[in-house]
Amino acid sequence: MGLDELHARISDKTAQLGVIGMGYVGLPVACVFAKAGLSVLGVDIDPQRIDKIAAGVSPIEGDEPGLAELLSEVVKTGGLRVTTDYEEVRACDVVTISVETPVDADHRPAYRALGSALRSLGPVMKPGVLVIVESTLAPGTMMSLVKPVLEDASGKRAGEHFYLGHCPERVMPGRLLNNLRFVSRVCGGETPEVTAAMISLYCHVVQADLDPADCVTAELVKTAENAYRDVNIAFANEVALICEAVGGDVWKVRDLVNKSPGRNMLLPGAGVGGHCIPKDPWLLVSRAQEQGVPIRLIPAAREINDTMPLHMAKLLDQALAEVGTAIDNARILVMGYTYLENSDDTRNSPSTVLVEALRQRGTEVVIHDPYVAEYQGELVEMAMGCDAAVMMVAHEVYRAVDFEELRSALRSPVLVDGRHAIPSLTGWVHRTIGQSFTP
Ligand code: SAJ
Repeated sequence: MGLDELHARISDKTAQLGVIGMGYVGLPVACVFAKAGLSVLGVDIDPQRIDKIAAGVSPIEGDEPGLAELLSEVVKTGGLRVTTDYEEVRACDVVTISVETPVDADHRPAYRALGSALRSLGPVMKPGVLVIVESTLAPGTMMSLVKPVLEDASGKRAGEHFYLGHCPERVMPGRLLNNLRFVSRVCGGETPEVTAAMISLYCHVVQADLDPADCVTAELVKTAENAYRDVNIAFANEVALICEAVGGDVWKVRDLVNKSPGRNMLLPGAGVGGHCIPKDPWLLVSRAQEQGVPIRLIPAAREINDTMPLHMAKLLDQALAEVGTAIDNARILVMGYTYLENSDDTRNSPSTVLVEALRQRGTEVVIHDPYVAEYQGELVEMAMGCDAAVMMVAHEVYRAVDFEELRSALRSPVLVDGRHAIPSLTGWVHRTIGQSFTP
């Protein structure tokens, strides 16, 4: 099928869509396109996940408004079918790929999942198929990896027998459907004609700008927008360290800085976690670094943010010293183990860094998190016998804690607040990140 015919079938929704990867990106994508009237085939290698979806049950934990109901509806109507069998992808005219694209311990892109998906897709690609990668990619990946692997696995040539595009996802946990529908997307086609076909596809579900671009621009935009956020968080964290050293209060400083036109200082805190921000900056810089370009700011920001959990251990050490307790044989209550408030997602959580650092010093750690099954419990009970509490995640429920009860449970009234989530307390040794410590 030629691109013009494919474009027409996309426009009139007779094109069949395959979505590879039924995770927190692919599953909502499959649901919204099915809801829009396309016939959608969801593909995943995890049979349990596929069975759950086929039963109309969402495998995604956490609060995702509207997703469970939408999934149940489109499975019931038959708009969405799911399978583990790539053979069924032969019928698809368009295929999106949403699999994880992490970095390894050396901060280099780790494309195992992407490579596996491409090698499985290649042999079953329908002639004239449009393949769109939605996973976040290091600039240059579409042309240096996706294209050659697909051509090799299919024996077909891109631009002639199939078409390639990159439309990076912009979903956020807790707002998956909202973002899919109302956040603009960059449509990076290998050619302008492919870009036009991509825009015709996404306009069925996206009620925001669909910005035409080429592949490398789309790769650069997504990784740069997250590196931008990481660098700005690092700036806030470094100002916090300065305030602690010179007798300032970063939270007041931030409020007043942001009254200056064109300023938007982000929030300092106990660290930067999640599935995007810690790794996308490394994707952005990877190719340039390989070519010897001196990239300094973005790696430095990563290093600042990665050390914030260790700074929390330092604040704890100082606070415990005020009550004559050595951190090495103390018992510490860590409040919050997820990477983000009011979420159950623990990926790359700063708390794991703090807990590991404390345990390496022989410190006993008790972890509480209302969103993580193994760490749920009655907070005050878990505080019994602890020498101090450390707030790592500003879960809403923590604002309702009875601090007098908590204080009576602790061996000493020591609290270190990594998110400025707790108002000032009297009678406590209360240390907040970014505030100078006046014992
Ligand atoms: N964080 C700070 N200070 C801040 C903001 C965040 O320390 O001012 C920390 C958070 O505690 C968390 C980490 O950074 O540990 C990441 O938080 P995030 O608010 O950036 O949330 P994410 O990781 O879900 O980021 C996603 C990104 N979306 C995509 O990649 C598609 C990001 O681009 C969005 O800006 C972000 O959601 C958002 O705004 O919610």
